[in-house]
Amino acid sequence: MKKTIEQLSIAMKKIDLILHVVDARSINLCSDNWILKFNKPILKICNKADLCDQKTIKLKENEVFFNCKNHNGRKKLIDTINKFLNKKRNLLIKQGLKNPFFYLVVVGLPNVGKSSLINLLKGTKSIITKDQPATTLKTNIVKINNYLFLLDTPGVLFSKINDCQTLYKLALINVIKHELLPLNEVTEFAYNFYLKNYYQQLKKFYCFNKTLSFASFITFLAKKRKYFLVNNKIDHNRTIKAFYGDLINGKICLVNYEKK
Ligand SMILES: Nc1nc2c(ncn2[C@@H]2O[C@H](COP(=O)(O)OP(=O)(O)O)[C@@H](O)[C@H]2O)c(=O)[nH]1
Ligand SMILES: [Mg+2]
Repeated sequence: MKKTIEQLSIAMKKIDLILHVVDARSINLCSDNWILKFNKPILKICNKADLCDQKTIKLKENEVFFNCKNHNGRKKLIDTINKFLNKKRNLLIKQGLKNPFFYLVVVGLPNVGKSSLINLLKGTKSIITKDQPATTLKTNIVKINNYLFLLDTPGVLFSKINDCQTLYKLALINVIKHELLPLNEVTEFAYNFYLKNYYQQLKKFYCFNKTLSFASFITFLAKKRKYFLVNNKIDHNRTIKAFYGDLINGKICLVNYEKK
């Protein structure tokens, strides 16, 4: 954490725009007020929008949905950044600067897609420039085009966890490794969340026709998928893992974990 703060603080002196990557399935839990202290413009990239229930979310002015897996992603992202920087760029040109250019940094929690975004921006033809000595940054700077430069290393932020629900939700979007938590609890939380918010989709995906308790649902799923142990008892662990897999891979439906 200390190292990240040091690195980011050095980098920020040079930065014109922070690309704050968050998981679109839980925008607020992934957001971090800590980066506001740098007093830099922030464009919030609500990534993994392909897994998210977008219609239940009202984005703020500086937030955009994004999907790194989109084939046209690079162009779309550069257009979005341009649009965001346009006002500042025009102002600088008006003030007499011929070719204003901007330094970007990508920050965010683990696994939200920072590296994917950096790779996308870098594309295949980007030029890596050596870092100028004065910045003492342990990272390369990549030229994206004539006026956008990107720090090659993302700033990894840390999640603030105040309660179990936050913990479970962060596990369900893969920010926290599920091995660190009792998967039984995470999946039970998710099951109840879907019962409340995505009941029809849950019922349709697993083909059940009456509301089941979590325990009955796991038994039902084990039988349906024939997850048995040698003694013919149901394989509880395997079933829980399979359900967790369906959840994190967006198999059941598009989801917004901040839906009230
Ligand atoms: N479905 C989906 N998966 C994504 C997207 N962006 C990244 N990923 C996946 O999320 C995982 C973590 O991405 P990565 O870029 O390594 O995240 P980082 O830890 O923030 O650098 C990888 O398996 C990516 O393939 C996206 O827009 N949609
Ligand atoms: Mg990474």
